[in-house]
Amino acid sequence: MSRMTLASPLRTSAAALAAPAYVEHRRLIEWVREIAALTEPDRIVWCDGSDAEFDRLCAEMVAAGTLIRLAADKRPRSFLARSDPSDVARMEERTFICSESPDDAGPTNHWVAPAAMRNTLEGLFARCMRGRTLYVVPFSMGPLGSPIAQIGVEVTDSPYVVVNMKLMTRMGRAVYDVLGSDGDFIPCIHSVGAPLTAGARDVAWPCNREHKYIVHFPEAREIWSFGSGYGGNALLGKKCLALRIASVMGRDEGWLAEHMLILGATSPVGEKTYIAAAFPSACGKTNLAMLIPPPGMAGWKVSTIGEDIAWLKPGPDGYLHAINPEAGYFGVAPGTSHESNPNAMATLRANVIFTNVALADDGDVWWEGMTRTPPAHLVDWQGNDWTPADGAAGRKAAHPNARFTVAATQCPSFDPAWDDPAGVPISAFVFGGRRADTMPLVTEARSWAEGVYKAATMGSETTAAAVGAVGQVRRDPFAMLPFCGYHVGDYFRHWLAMEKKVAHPPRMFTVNWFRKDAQGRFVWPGFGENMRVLRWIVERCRGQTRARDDALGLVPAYADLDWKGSAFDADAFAAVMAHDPQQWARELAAHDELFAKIGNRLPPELRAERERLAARLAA
Ligand code: TSX
Ligand code: MN
Repeated sequence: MSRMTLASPLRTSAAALAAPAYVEHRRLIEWVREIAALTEPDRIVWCDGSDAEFDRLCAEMVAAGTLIRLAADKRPRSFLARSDPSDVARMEERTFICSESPDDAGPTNHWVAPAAMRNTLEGLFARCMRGRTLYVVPFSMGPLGSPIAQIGVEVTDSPYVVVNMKLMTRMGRAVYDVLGSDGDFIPCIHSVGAPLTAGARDVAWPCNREHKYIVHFPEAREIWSFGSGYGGNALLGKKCLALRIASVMGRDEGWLAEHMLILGATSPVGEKTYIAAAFPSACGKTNLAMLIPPPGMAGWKVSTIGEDIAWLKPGPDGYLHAINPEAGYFGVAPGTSHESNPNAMATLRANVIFTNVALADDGDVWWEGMTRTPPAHLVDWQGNDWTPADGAAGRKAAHPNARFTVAATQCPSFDPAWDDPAGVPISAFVFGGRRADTMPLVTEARSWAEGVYKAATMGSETTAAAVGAVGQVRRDPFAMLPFCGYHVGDYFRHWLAMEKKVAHPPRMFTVNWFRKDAQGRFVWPGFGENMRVLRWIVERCRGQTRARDDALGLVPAYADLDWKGSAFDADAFAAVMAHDPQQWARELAAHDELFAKIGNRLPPELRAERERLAARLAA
């Protein structure tokens, strides 16, 4: 497992090292001992995942100033954390894929040779937990014991990470029953990288402002993270394990780990269809996963399996079966409102950890977009007074990447099959991006390869929340650009090969909720109205509706969509379905640029799809 050992004797006392009797896994105990020898924590706590443990850690963090308890009458059993201003988001430029060969990381990842990186990490982690507690956090990504699930164990010196992992994963003692005495687990080592010298006062959000590393060893299936306590940098089950490491496992074992929501769409006669959908950030994945259909579509219902990650394996029935490896939501708060997502707002009524939102005078939280008018006074995410005048001057009360952490079971649209170890059979893949032009409201791929091409060439416009110039189209293949743990050309090849692994491959669709008119106004109403598009997708999967062959794929006519209760007319529909030759010339050039970057590992099938598309557009 870990190749790092120190010659020095253990500084952490034998009593502090003792594992509870229910931990019978010798290799795990030995690994924790090795990490403790390297990092020299004062104490080791083997987490059992109980509510009592959660409450105790939260109380300790309130006493330490890491958490602020919110008003019991406004947000029962909820807390606010304010991070260090240097530690507010995932750090892609500090994220590394350390495969033996740089070619296996590919052109979209940062690569460092494993031996060199292990050397660097050994220096960083040596004695880095002095004065702190090492928590051992066992977790299952996916239903406990599911054939699609994986076990991880995160050792961390951050109690904030422990309580977030309790909400985000199936965490605690039951994991050891699955693991037994020699089951496989993915070791995840995390430190905030801020040792405490004896007698020194801790800060509310310890982290390392100089050194941050989020490191993956895909061959060893090991994760090391140093210097950050925030989100995907620190909750290692999420992006690191469930996407980067799991994508490699999926490649090797014939399954898929994807940046996708999973929803169930139930028709008025009770037919249920499961859809998995990939969108880059800032496209409203959580909103779609929790969608409430418009009043005109009485009897239609959406239920939520997941809103960020899907693991998909061929099932015995010939369908791809999906699980949500997570058990909670670590969602972006700004923009979430009773208008944009009533189910999310209901989910957040109690038992929530908020990070970097604003604190209101009544002990509740607030963020931009939560209400139309902000409260007259707030304390912003950095602890400073804030008034609407500051907002008018462009100073945000909540950080744009402020988050909520909450258990998925609190969502009113929560699907009971969420915990089914067999997963749910997927009928459709949907791929979407934020595009003011070029991309129509909806298309269906004529073939699996055409769908893979569309997903591989996906792009999305950057928003204020992201880095780079606003409105620029960034290519984000399968919405996996920051999350694929291996060569993106091999990833496309794996996707192409998956078609043959199931008798009933899902149909593939593209959507774009973000078309704008010449005046820069959104044409499509979006949100609940997206159910009209989902209904067409569902009925295509069931052979219940028709489509027309168009240059960009199979498309609906205006009359093929359900417009009950809608004022959206045929002209507006034509506008959101239109494709412009000049825009598509630019789009194809952007695809060529992406493919050039991917180089000779690009599957030839995708070049062939590009030529077919160009020919159809020219015809
Ligand atoms: O989440 C969104 N979805 C998917 C919902 C199921 N958003 C928010 C994106 C930021 C995360 C959307 N924004 C969607 C959408 O479908 N569409 C839009 C664009 C839009 C914004 C506002 C209006 C219409 C479209 N209308 C009014 O404000 C009245
Ligand atoms: Mn995500």
